[in-house]
Amino acid sequence: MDNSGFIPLDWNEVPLKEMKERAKEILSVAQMRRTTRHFSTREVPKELIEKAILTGGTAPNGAHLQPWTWVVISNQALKKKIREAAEQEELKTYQSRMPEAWKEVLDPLGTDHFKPHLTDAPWIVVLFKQTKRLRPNGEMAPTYYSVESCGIAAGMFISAIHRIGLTTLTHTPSPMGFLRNILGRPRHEDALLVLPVGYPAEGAMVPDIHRKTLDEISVWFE
Ligand code: IYR
Repeated sequence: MDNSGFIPLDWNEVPLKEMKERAKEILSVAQMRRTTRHFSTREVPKELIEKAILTGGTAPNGAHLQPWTWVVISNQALKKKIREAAEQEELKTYQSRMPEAWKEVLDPLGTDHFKPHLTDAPWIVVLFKQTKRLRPNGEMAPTYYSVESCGIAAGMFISAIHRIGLTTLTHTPSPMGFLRNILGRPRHEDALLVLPVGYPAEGAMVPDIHRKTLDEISVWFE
């Protein structure tokens, strides 16, 4: 194999005992993560959002094209515009586009078309997936596995926000075309997730849900 363009892997072995401690610790941190719909308007320093986005940007991704654009909004007028447009679409979705089978699983989670978190949270991060890239020869060409890549990046961003000590909600207004227009993104970028970020409100509530056990979520062949 031609090694030009390669560098040695920077790797520090972790003793097994410490790995076990770290495994427990990361699980207990993750178990504390909950999605609340109640956000405080309290300010959050920009540098925390920057670090979380850079963490998302370390995600493994198709052909290392890093097919994501993170659009970050703190401007109150723009947040209001996004909220109004999202609520308009969501009203139609909840009223007529959503089949009964979908409503029945959302009901216990208390979601509806009302999206106050989009104006309460100090930051909104909108993750766009890039479906095409510009080749050095000036032509447009596809990106690869951009949904998977952005899904992983979003997961890492969400974990970072949680670990930093803030909260975020994965909002999926549908259809999402309005975000491209409002935020002036090109046609080859599709909005994937809207992620308000902030502190939870005083007295924030979450649904009383339970996570599946290891047996329920995994199958092993040893
Ligand atoms: N997109 C809507 C509806 C919604 C759908 C699912 I699946 C959820 O887990 C939560 C909400 C919304 O964002 O409200």
